[in-house]
Amino acid sequence: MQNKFEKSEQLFSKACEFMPGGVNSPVRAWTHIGMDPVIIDHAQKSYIYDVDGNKYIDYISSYGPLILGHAYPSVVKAITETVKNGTSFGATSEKEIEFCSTICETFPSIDMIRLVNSGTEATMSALRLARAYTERDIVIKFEGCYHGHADSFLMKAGSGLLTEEIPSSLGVPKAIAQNTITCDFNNIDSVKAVFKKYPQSIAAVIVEPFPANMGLMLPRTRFLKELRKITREYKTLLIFDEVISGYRYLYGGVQNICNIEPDLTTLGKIIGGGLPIGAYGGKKEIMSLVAPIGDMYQAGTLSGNPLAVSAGIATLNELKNKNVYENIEYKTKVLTKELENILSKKGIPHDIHQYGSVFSIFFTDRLVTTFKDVITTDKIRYGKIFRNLLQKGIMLPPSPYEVCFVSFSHTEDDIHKTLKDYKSCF
Ligand code: KE4
Repeated sequence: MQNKFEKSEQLFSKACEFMPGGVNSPVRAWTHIGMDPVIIDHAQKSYIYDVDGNKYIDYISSYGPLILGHAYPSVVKAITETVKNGTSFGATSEKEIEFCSTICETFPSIDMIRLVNSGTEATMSALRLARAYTERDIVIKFEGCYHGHADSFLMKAGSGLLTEEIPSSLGVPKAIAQNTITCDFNNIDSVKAVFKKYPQSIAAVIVEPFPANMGLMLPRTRFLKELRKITREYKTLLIFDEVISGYRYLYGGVQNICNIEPDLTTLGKIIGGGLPIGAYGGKKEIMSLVAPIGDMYQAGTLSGNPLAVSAGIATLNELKNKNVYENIEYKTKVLTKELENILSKKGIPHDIHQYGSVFSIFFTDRLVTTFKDVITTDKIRYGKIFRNLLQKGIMLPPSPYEVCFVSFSHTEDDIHKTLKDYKSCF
């Protein structure tokens, strides 16, 4: 029986009266997916339910924070108990100290950390700090990587800009834009050429070490090590944007996998357990520039608020003490291996990227190793499969440039249902 979307249609039309595009973040508008978005009523475990009572196995996972699943009991308990004792103090709480100490213990590259309220705040602040520390202005980013919506990052970015086909945002002053230079991910020569041209002017190179905003893109061997080498050579700070990858693949970050120490790390999503959070951190020598001990100013009314911190502590405790990573990687490997067989048997050209609990399916007849490969993939086919699977109760991300996440709450039955529905969605 076809899912009905009447109530969603009514509510979405009302939403469009009061919110640009009816959403509070562009990618949720399902612009190029061939249908209007459903309106969500609630979510539990691996399931999300719309206002028409349709149930979906959820692979969006709020774009990354919900590694344990929706409304995970220990996270709900932590939030429920904390809220009774106040939501924000405008002063440091013991929980913040415990939380920041836990994160510093996880990352050898982080001596000190500052909590903020979003990944955007984290990357924006990390860049300001890099500019303060190096007294330089230029930042290098990579085409297809997304670091939030701060002015300096809105050139050739991934995620929603790619989905909405906005190469660079309106409203960014030329004076800002000219200090951002975009290179090709996995192409160290494109980086070397910029350093050759501006040897003394580059404050930072910011990179998602495992990009997940142009679909999942894995670095060629040595690319990240070459980045570390050239930034050291030119005394430029290397910023690893681990807002998605922080605690995603292991109890740590990609830096722990590749054994590379960036100068600054940004975090978000998982560390907030589904509540608003971000963080940036690094060695004391750099972090000592951050006000009030230094003159690089950054502040935030709700930074480190007890609710987000308690949800983060509960999440990290589960990740540290359970076999979460083994569990979610196993389920993801079973799913993607069988999807590979289904697509091959159907003769549908594709390239599947998977690492840990994250995967992307690119519809293309070439191997996807660069951003240019990503933008040639078949978006029409992606939209068709999205709509057909939605009818069957499977919710993929509403863009081929967002990645799919498998959570600790996804069951083997969820995986089997997904495969059964995938087989019949062409
Ligand atoms: P937020 O400001 O959205 O909390 O984080 C910005 C950010 C920074 N760095 C990376 C690597 C990110 O992926 C993000 C945000 N991710 C997107 C989805 N890929 C957020 C989803 C949205 O914009 O609605």
